[in-house]
Amino acid sequence: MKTVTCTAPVNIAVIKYWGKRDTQLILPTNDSLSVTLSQDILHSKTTISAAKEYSGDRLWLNGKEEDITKNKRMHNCFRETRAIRKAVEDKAAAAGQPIELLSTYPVHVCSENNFPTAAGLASSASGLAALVFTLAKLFDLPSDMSELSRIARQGSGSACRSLFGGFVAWEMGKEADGSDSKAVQVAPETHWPELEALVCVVSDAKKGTSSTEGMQNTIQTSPLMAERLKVVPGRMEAMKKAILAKDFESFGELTMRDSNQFHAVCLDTFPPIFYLNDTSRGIMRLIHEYNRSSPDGKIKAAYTYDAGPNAVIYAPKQNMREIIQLIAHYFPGTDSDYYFKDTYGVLGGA
Ligand code: 2P0
Repeated sequence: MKTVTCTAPVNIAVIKYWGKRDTQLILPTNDSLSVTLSQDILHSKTTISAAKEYSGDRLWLNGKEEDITKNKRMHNCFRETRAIRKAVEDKAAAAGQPIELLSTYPVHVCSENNFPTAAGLASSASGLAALVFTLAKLFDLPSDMSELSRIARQGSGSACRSLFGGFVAWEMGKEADGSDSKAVQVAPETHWPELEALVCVVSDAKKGTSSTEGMQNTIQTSPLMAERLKVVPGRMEAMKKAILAKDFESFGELTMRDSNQFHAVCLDTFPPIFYLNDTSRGIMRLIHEYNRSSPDGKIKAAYTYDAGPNAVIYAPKQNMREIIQLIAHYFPGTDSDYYFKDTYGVLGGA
């Protein structure tokens, strides 16, 4: 029997992934780019044990056992990691070296998020990244993160980006088998320490439309989506340049524009998908007012929203105090929590 525990961070996209060209292999219709957050407050923690004596693979999510038999995405991650382990075992056996046949053992997976699951806070990203990273450690797989990102991608698209810290691009790739659809690090977590992220939990309710279902409805029904796919490649290049130059003005404007366009294609989906609520829109207005008040006319903060109403605000460190005060003043609420965080995120454990 062998047991391993690891944690994985959440990532928040500044150029959004929305739409698949292959739903089985989870191949996207555009490149995306995200910032990996610190694990201090938001993370998934996964423990996996493999034992000969277990009767089958089992999963406990946030303390409750889930039916794993129909979870195809998890099976993809098991299958891919076991296949690599099996090749290592076969090689060792051929060389006459002793090795535990872990690839043949059933596994028990226990995973928990320390934040609301499925409320648009990227829980599938950290959850599936933690699963694949923990399996890799359990099976002693070579730790090429881009290689592992191809496996995590088959668990949940956005999970591939959580395998790296800092600023991470998911290259959509061109191949039909997904071999070139992987995550790469644009800049490490140490690159831009002045940039911080504030996560505003507007609602911790489970979202109405899952990303998986919503994005394919968009692909099938939104004429605006074709326009978005023309715009994203230029934005990816501009965003990489902004990050490498630590140019917050460009980073912030691109981030807000991309979030707005993502929610525009959601509205253009038929029937429409609404992820934002009045509080989300109120926070957007507040950030624009705050930016308008800037003495030199420069952007001081940028919002972004995923498949839920919760806001993530990126800003240079020196503005964060003011932003928190403004949000606390205009949006007081007993059920709201405001997380003040940096952007240093890396995998942990094992
Ligand atoms: C993103 N989102 O880039 C975008 C922005 C939501 C809005 O990645 O079907 O949960 O598992 O591949 O990864 C959410 O999509 O979807 C997502 P699947 P996933 O972060």
